[in-house]
Amino acid sequence: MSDAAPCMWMRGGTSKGAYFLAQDLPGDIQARDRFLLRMMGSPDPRQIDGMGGADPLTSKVAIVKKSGRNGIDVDYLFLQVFVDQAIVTDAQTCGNILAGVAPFAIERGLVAAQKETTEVRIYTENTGQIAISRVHTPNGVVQYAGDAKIDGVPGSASPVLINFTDTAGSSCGSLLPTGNSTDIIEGTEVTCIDNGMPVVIVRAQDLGVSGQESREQLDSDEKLKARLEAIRLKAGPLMNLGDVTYKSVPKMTLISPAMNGGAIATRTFIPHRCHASIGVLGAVSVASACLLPGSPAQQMAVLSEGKELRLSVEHPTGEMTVVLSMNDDGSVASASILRTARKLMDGIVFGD
Ligand code: NQM
Repeated sequence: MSDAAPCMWMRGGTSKGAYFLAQDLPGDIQARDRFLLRMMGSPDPRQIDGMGGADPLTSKVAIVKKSGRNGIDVDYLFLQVFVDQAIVTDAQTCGNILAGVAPFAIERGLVAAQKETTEVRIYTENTGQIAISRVHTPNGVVQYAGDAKIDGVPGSASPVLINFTDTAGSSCGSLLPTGNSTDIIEGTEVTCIDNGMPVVIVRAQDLGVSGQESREQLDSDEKLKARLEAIRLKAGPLMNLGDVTYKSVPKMTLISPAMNGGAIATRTFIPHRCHASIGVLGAVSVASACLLPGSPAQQMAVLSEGKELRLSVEHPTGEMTVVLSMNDDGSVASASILRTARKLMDGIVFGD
């Protein structure tokens, strides 16, 4: 089947995309990517001839299958479909789209729902990480309605609790792929970190902005974007990511002091448009950087103490709280995050 496929459209966290069973897409990667580009309407800044929402955050795909791995329920492959270029990449994962994976797996019968809450163990094929996702399933049915709220999504929905372990070095091989907590790239002090998502962290003020601007203001600042891209292209190889010209990683996060009682304020480029909020694993990486002695993030972060740290990462539409459990040596043992998800459409999507 290469021109039509069964598909569920879901909001996962603050993103939205297509969820497929692996068996419903072409096995050949080129044929699969052709189908996904046509389905989304890429390349086209408006994605007018497809399902994509003209935004990287709504041009995303999850491919899910029953796992053959010990202790794992399902395998999840994330694909980013570029909006205005004919690129489909598996170079990153996505913690927001991950929020829809457990509900989707239960809906499709890959995992049997329990009476009240169902725990789904998910292997992320992009990075080799394991996530444990808990969803409400009263009477064995996925519940989408509820009273959990996340910033960046109106209203409320049923909570999806996600816990990550072993996120350090997910794509770059180590938490600090350059070996340093601070580097100078293009004359600017940065932290290159990967605790689930490769991110380059830069002080907003070092690039001539406050870090409190709106997404629209930053997206229209071509000078800022050119400086960020110059840093990113140099950081890619240093982070073991190779040439990142056509990759969606590393992300670029501008930091500034928190304004609303949080730990730190952020504006994140993913990597060429400013995120409306912040990615889940992107936030885990930023929160982890706040603990690196002497790093730009640590110098401005407001931190609590203890073996479980709650870091509120401020972003353009509110905040995301990351809960970090710490090892005795001060390293991060696991990260937890609250998301919500909603089933939007279940049917057949066309890709030709
Ligand atoms: O960092 C956008 C999103 C993401 C990624 C991006 C994400 C994560 O918000 O885990 O969720 O950084 O491209 O969907």
